[in-house]
Amino acid sequence: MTTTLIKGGTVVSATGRVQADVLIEGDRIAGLLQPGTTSAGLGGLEQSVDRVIDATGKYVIPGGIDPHTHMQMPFGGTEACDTFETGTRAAAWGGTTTIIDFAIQRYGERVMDGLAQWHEWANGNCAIDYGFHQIIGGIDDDSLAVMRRLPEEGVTSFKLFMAYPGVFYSDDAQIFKAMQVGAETGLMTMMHAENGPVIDILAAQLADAGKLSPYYHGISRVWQMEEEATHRAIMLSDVTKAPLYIVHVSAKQAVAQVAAARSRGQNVFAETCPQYLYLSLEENLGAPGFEGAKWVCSTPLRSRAEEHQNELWRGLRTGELSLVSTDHCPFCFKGQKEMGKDDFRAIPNGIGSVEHRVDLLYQGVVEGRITVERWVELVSTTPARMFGLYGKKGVIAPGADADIVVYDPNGHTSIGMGKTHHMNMDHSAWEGFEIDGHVDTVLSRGKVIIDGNEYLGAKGDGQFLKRGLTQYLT
Ligand code: DUC
Ligand code: ZN
Ligand code: ZN
Repeated sequence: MTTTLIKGGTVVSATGRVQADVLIEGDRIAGLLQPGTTSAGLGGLEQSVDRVIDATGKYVIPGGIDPHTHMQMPFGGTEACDTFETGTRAAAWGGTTTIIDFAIQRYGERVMDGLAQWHEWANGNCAIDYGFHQIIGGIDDDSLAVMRRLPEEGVTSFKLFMAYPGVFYSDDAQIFKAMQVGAETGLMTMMHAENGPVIDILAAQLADAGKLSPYYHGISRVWQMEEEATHRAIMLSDVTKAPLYIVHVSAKQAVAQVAAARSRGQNVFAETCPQYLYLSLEENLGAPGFEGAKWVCSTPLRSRAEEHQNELWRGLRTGELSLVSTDHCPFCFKGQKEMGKDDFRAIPNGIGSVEHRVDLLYQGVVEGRITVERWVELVSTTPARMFGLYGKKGVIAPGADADIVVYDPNGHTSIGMGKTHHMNMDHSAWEGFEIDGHVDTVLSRGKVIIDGNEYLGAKGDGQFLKRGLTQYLT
């Protein structure tokens, strides 16, 4: 069994920070030791371990957990351009050691066939551990019955869409029935909360008026339709008593809806994503020519973004928002985003960020918006608790998987022009971002997979994680 000692670092958890050395035996954490006891006090332990990692002056944090990714997802007439292999490797470079991806059942297909397909794509290809949520695109008696079996499969959450009529859309009656299953089983209902039927009319009217550039993607997806759908989902969850998790919140008005539900005591949770914390409709979607296509995603980047961003950061600090995922759904510019050159409605929706989430959130610490403990909570500990992985993941404690990141707060990461990232994309939505901080070393179940500028992992290292129910329910 390989033993590793991470010495001299500051171990950060959601509840505090402590100077401690971390001893790893095989794929698990064996213990946290007082600094210095290792070489002298424990009979020369430092000499007897197989590997010593010097973390002096650095943070030692549990590996990032990104609970919202779409590797190789068929969508928008094409498919997301990161495979499970390329996308999980890029995640590792950025300090993420677990992803939860979305298996898909489309209308007319069987739920378990969708899940089997995603297993086939992921199995043997991932660099890091992974789990699945299940998208239910066709709620009927059959899928409702099968959903009750998802916990046996280690899939404890399903996602519904109030957007995309004719693709993934569920109407209120279908949502209500699915939520009743959620309430009965404890499965988390995840919701894309935008009023798709109304947005599609607005988009068609803009297109008819010749407003066809990427900018109008953002104009068509008005914040009112995010607020309205968020409120409707919350009311449906109140009646059914289903736990509810709103994905990719971008509008401050939706944050307010979530906050109000939480203050009433409802089991309502929400995530936001880095793009909504940093990017804007005017500057990004409105970039010259067709450039704005790089930032077409849904929910969209918002106008007067600073007002929304301040509320999102406030929500992250206060707990109104529970965590930050990426909604990693990458499409190349050439050949994919270009499909919508003449009509924004044909631009595949999605941004790639799986490599940058931990770094981008760390900027919130640098800017004084969140504490270093809250950073760890938002990128690792809460995702683990929210989606039934805590104890094994999301914490540095004896018995937990040794998924660990050594993060240098004095390091620097440039997301420069050109290919300075590892995602399988021909551009980056984050080009030009300069990050204070750097992912130095990443361990996945005790194996060093990132060592400075070297990737030491391998395709197939990652294992499927059977998840338990969310830990946020009483
Ligand atoms: N919603 C998602 O959650 N992911 C990709 C596209 C979308 O609209
Ligand atoms: Zn969505
Ligand atoms: Zn998504």
